[in-house]
Amino acid sequence: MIHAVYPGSFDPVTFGHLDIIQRGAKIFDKVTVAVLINPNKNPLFTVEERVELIREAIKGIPHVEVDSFHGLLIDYMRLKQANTIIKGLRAVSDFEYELQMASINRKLDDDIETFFMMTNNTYSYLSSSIVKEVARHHGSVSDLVPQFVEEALKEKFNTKK
Ligand code: COD
Repeated sequence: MIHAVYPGSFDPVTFGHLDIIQRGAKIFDKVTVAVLINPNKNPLFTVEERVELIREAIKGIPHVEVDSFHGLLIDYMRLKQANTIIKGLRAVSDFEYELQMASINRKLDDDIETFFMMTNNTYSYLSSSIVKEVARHHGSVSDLVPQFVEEALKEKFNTKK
């Protein structure tokens, strides 16, 4: 059985992430979307909120679950007995960073493989940061994220005003 983990910050989940999740679910027996708990970052959404938004977004996609983790991804992979890391690639800049990550992860455990998926062209420019930037200035993000994420963004930025 191939159990793949799709790790990320997902602050918040976008259609770019969802496209990778949907395509990954067709390839792997099980996909765990794993939200990193990173005390060094100052995310817009709490880990619980990010997990909840993903849970809503993956409803109806078979054999996909959501979880959170802290520390090294490789330790989490071992804990979950997962053998493949899914990463999405948008541009050359992603490649350089992801090559470094894949190399260190392979060094830490060479039984765990990193599987790269090219972005869907429709979402090649899309990132959580761009979504937050547009939403912060009250632009429409309805083509970029599910409706409930757009509403959660509105709530955040209205209460932060
Ligand atoms: N199209 C395709 N893929 C996309 C798109 C898009 N539009 N948007 C994002 N993605 C991909 C990203 O390339 C990434 O693979 C994934 O989706 C998640 O993206 P983000 O931005 O939510 O998450 P990141 O990049 O901040 O996540 C970084 C990790 C949490 C994966 C990384 O920091 C990590 O593994 N940390 C754990 C500590 C560790 O083990 N480090 C390695 C050893 S030092």
